[in-house]
Amino acid sequence: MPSAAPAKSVCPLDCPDTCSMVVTVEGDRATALGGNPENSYTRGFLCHKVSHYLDIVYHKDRLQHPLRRVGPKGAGRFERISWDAALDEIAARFQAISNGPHGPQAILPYSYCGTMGKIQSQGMDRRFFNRLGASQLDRTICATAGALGYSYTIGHRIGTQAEAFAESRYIINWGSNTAVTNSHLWTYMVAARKAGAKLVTIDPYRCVTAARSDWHLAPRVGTDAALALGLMHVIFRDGLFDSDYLDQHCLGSAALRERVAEEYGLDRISRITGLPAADIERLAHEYAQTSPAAIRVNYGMQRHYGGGMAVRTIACLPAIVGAWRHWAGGILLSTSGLYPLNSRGLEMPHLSPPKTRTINMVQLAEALEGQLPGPPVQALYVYNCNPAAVAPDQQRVLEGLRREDLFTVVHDLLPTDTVDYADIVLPATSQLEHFDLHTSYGHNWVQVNQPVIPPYAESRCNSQVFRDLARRLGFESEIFEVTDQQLAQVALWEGSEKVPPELQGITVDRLISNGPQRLNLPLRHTPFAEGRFPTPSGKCEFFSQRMADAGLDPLPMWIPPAESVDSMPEIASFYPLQLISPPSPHFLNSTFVAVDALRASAGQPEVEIHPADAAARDIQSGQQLRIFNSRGEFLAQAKVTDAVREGVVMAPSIWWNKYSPGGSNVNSTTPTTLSDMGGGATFFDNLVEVEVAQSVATGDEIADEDVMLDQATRVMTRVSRVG
Ligand SMILES: Nc1nc2c(c(=O)[nH]1)N[C@H]1C(S)=C(S)[C@@H](COP(=O)(O)OP(=O)(O)OC[C@H]3O[C@@H](n4cnc5c(=O)[nH]c(N)nc54)[C@H](O)[C@@H]3O)O[C@H]1N2
Ligand SMILES: Nc1nc2c(c(=O)[nH]1)N[C@H]1C(S)=C(S)[C@@H](COP(=O)(O)OP(=O)(O)OC[C@H]3O[C@@H](n4cnc5c(=O)[nH]c(N)nc54)[C@H](O)[C@@H]3O)O[C@H]1N2
Ligand SMILES: [Mo]
Repeated sequence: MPSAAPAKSVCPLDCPDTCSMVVTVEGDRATALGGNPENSYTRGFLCHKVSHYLDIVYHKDRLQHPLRRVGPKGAGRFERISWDAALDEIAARFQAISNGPHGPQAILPYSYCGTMGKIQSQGMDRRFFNRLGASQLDRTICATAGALGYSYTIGHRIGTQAEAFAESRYIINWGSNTAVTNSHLWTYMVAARKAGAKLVTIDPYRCVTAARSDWHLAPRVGTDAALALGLMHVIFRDGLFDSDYLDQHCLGSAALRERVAEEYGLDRISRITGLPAADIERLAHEYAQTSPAAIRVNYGMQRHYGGGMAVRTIACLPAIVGAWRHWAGGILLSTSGLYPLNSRGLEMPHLSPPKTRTINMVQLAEALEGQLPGPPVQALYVYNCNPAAVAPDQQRVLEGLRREDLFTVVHDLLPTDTVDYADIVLPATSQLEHFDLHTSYGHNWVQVNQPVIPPYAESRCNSQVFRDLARRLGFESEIFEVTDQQLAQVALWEGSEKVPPELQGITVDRLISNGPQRLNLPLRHTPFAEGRFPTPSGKCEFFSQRMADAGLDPLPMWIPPAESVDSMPEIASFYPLQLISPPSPHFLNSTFVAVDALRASAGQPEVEIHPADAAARDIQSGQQLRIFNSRGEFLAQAKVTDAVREGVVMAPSIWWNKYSPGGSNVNSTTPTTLSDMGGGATFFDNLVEVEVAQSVATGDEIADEDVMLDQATRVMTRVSRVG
């Protein structure tokens, strides 16, 4: 029996847009899904990927019931078991480990943003692992370097409102493939362009956004801070700064001005970035003289050793030219700082015993190898995440997952690469089957997601599984026997006297009955028009005492990539190409790779290579290539194109290993080196070599290569120990 009106839902995926969705439900089955026109940000349309969300919900391989491993780890062979058997076994293993010599810190939760919903990703799960006394996980794989860098300068993750970009006159996409990774923001940029704005993209690769921009600048990889310092050099030199704004609202102007004048002259910047000095000058002049000017800085450009400092440096630019004075000026990294949720109430960090160790999720390989301080990892509980495909240094991660003495639980909707290594597999609900509360990191709406269909087969949502486990472990019922709606009420401060002004009047009941609601902010929110930055000094901090205290340079600077031709010439003699692996437009990280239609549009794993680099290796488009370094290798089809800079190769990601020729993806080559701040990932500081796969090498060549690889491995091992 068809429902009277389409049911309302929210896209749960890790994307700034957090779209409002409408779902048509017939009987117990969802039959159609689209964007909700009632949300003025979603404006009734969903991206190409999420339009296929029902293909996940009703996927032929959807996990239906709990499973226990019967084959070797990695083989993905399981037998069906009951929920009771699965939960009893997990509880018993956790109990035994907790009572054992290493205690509960030998248990490691491992999750990221398979869903962004507060309840299913940082609610009952956090309470459970805190109460258990498990190791803490530092969730650094995506955003922490830039978030910290941005906060050093601006004070918090707050910036230009997405809607405001429609009125900007000059827009820079800086390491941001906005047209693909943030498609609703992109529509505002397109509107601005129709009204005469100029769109500029700064990206070593001609991504979709760059191809659709008026001007594409392709600097060398990992040189963005240098470029920003070069722009400052010109802006100060040519008197194009806003001296009133600098005097009133900025800290450290004189020191910054002196540094860029002395250390970051145009010749040097041109050498570092590989951009002509005239282009740097022109960009500086246009940016400083066109008002309002807005920068979208995103995450791709942070996946380098100096990623935090790069964002911190770029974030100084709007204050220098006074762009914050205008609604449509400034810079946007994330809007997540706008939401003053009661996360302590939700997650209850006080339940975690003092001095519990924290493991950085980027270093899963090291954690499983037992190389990090503290107890060995004896149990791993994975949810909302697919580390066998997305984590760096994959071959070492997989070696760890194959450990016979490791007890691994994986909770997911589909049989991912990680599921193949589980001892116990648990089937998860989709977004259409559970309740959640959503904020966003691209806009400023709050939404509730109601289940619109019953759980698929025997699947259970994350919060329910943690409740089930808490009961078995005898944890306090007043903490764990709370419903998802009650958790959402806590997050929104309902019933508290401390409801922050932004959230006043926003309750779970109202969100359910009235639909999505904007935070209480002015419609044309212009956060720093009058300064008042949420930094310790209240100013935009070009000079940051907090950075000095953290052992960082307190002024903006350029930090070179950890792995590049210049920073590792020895290694570059074996692996001379810089590999970047940003997400494919057809996938959301590794989500959707199992959807046939989207895999068909993605084609197959590809690697884009510059004609000069291809010619030097006798490579033609369409050939299968082996891309390798001392960490590992993967196969991908060559696409010879000048869309990449010479010296750079680009492999769209993140394929599942099991759908990749050769059985491994790009992360077999990526490093676990941490970024300069925030312990972030450095996926794109990755030197590789490429060759045509399956070429028949002579015995001599093989021997030579062995010697070379052996040397390179030693150099790399040394470097990674030092780092
Ligand atoms: N379709 C789609 N959308 C997504 C995602 C997805 O997987 N698919 N993922 C979501 C997630 S989790 C995230 S974090 C965001 C990421 O959003 P973005 O940051 O926009 O995405 P990326 O494509 O990773 O990186 C953007 C661009 O940075 C470029 N880049 C790499 N190195 C450098 C550099 O050194 N300097 C500069 N200037 N540019 C560089 C890459 O070539 C790439 O085109 O997107 C979200 N949205
Ligand atoms: N080489 C390279 N590697 C990268 C990146 C890159 O650009 N290049 N990008 C990095 C970035 S930005 C990110 S954010 C990470 C993303 O890494 P992940 O957070 O692992 O993201 P996904 O690959 O989308 O995997 C999420 C998994 O969660 C599952 N899931 C969804 N909803 C639920 C639920 O309600 N319950 C449970 N239990 N499971 C659920 C999905 O089915 C999916 O298998 O990858 C990083 N890895
Ligand atoms: Mo991400």
